[in-house]
Amino acid sequence: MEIVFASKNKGKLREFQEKLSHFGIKVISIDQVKRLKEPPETGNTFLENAYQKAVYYAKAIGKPVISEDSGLEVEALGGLPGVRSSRFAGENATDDMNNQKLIDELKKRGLFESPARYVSFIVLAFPEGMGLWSEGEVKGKVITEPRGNGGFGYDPLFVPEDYLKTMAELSLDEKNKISHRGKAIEKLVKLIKEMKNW
Ligand code: ITT
Ligand code: NA
Repeated sequence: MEIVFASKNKGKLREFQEKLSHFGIKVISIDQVKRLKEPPETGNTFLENAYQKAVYYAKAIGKPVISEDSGLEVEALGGLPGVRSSRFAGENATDDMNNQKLIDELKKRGLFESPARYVSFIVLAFPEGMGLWSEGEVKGKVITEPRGNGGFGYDPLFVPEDYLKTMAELSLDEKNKISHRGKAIEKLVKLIKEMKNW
């Protein structure tokens, strides 16, 4: 089975490909199917954003499409950066800029760490209009001294619950076993398998 994944984020694509390979599902990037203008991300929730993106691309290419919206919620920052995770330090911010902004915001408050969680919402949309969705979360804490080169985004600053390593110090496979995205993908696979006529 092949699924089209709509995202500009190479880290996400890699994780979907690794995780879904365990289920015999091949993931192809939307860029390999068609070059399309990205829809603006206007939702107030992760689910809304994932839903809008998946529906837009499924209609545009006439095939089932998966999209994912995810982010980091930091307790000491009242849940920020949340849906703004990819642009915390500004519209075209790099991962390094967002990480620095997170460190600055914590230090400004006299903190070296804070409880936090990653959340992931996935939508699989069919061109005919119906769809499936799933979510996953991983609890942990954010720190102010980055460690590790794996993963992407805030991973060098995120330590999962019951771990000493940061998410960026785990292998791709290890991260996928415990991550918000890995869990959401597992739930989605269950839903796909329950679906008739796939
Ligand atoms: P697409 O919308 O094109 O998929 P994006 O990176 O803009 O790519 P989101 O809007 O869902 O995706 O933003 C997710 C951001 O949340 C991401 O850029 C990271 O900053 C953060 N994030 C999500 N999952 C993460 C993970 O597993 N590790 C580290 N950071 C993560
Ligand atoms: Na985005």
